[in-house]
Amino acid sequence: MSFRKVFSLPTFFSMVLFVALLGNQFAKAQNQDSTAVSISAATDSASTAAASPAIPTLISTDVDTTKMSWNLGDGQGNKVEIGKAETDYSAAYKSFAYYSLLFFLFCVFIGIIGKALRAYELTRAIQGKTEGVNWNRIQGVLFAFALLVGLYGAYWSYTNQGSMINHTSGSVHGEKIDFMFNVTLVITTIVFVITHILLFGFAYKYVGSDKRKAYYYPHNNALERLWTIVPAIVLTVLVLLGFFTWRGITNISEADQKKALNIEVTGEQFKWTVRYAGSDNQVGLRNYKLTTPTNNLGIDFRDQKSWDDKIAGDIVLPVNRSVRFTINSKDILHSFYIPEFRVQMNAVPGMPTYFQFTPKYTTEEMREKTNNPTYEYVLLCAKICGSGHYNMQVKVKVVSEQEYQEWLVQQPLFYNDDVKKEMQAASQKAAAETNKMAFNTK
Ligand SMILES: [Cu+2]
Repeated sequence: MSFRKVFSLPTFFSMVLFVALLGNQFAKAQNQDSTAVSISAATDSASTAAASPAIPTLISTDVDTTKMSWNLGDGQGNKVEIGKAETDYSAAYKSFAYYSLLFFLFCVFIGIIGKALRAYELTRAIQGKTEGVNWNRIQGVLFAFALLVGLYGAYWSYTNQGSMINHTSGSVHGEKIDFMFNVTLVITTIVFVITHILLFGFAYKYVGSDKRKAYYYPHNNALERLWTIVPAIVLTVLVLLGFFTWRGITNISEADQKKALNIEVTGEQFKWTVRYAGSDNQVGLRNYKLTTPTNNLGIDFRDQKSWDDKIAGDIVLPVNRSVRFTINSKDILHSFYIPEFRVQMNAVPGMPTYFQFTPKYTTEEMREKTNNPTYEYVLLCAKICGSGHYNMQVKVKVVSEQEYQEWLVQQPLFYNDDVKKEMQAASQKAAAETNKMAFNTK
């Protein structure tokens, strides 16, 4: 068999992919900071590329908002500057150039080996020796090697990164979600190991040989039944488990909805505004047409339910009490995401969505559980909604009922003096206009 056949395009690309992945893992391992693993999904290359001292960790709520990309002027009529981010991307560019060069070198290396082998085969042919390199054998060994490396890689990622998925859930329903994930993970891991041993093991053992002939085995009904029915049953179990878990979390009776503490959050580029319902536990009506600089949620203050609504910088929740979030968006899709509560729900403009859950551990208890004295729950946005997306963070504090009540009393009302003045001015203007009309019609 010639070199060209062995180094066909698919083989070549799979090897390139393998090396690229290996390089990537290596780079990640080098950049990994064991102290910043609270949110595993967020530790991507961005954190290492843009690691400036001003942003301590990705989940920090102390991000300096003056460094946000939207700088809306100084309020004195000066020019509005857009997109003035101060992030330094040079590290990212360098790393990209480095890996591009590495990839190029690898291609050259493969090319040189190929040419050398071709020269070897041609020399043997000139010498009259018909037996060249046994490529089948080499391919078989490569398959066995790929199996061992692949299984070790899976083992490595489970043991090294597995702890990232193992965080204690901070909510009651979170435990059901974790159970579902664990069941799925165990089943898929077993299937993954068995199928890969069979796949690569067979390719190694029954590698092409002149000494034996392949056994002709076109069909077997029992086998067909087995590999149709078993996966069907397993998948049905997984799907139903997911369906009932999700239903149990989201299908809440009206009585339970009424019992819950009502909080409204509104996403916009790039912040969350939190509104507590106040003593009546009902947030007042809203209408986007009423939006003004003093009333940026467009709250309809003619609705008296809104008079006790409170603005909150952080979200503070009483432990072991059901809370119901009404989730809105003012502009585009955002996503209400508190990973440690296993809560995620899209924020859709024009269509409120809901998520009701019960926090199980206070922030203090979580600090003890995670052995991290600075631990915080954080509300994030899980939709890449624009340049300031990363900054859509609100600290969530879970405290005792008493601490919650004490905190709530101190929060300011939406229905403040500025709003009252604005409403008064509007009603005076309206009254003047009706007077004018009445006068004109006389
Ligand atoms: Cu967002």
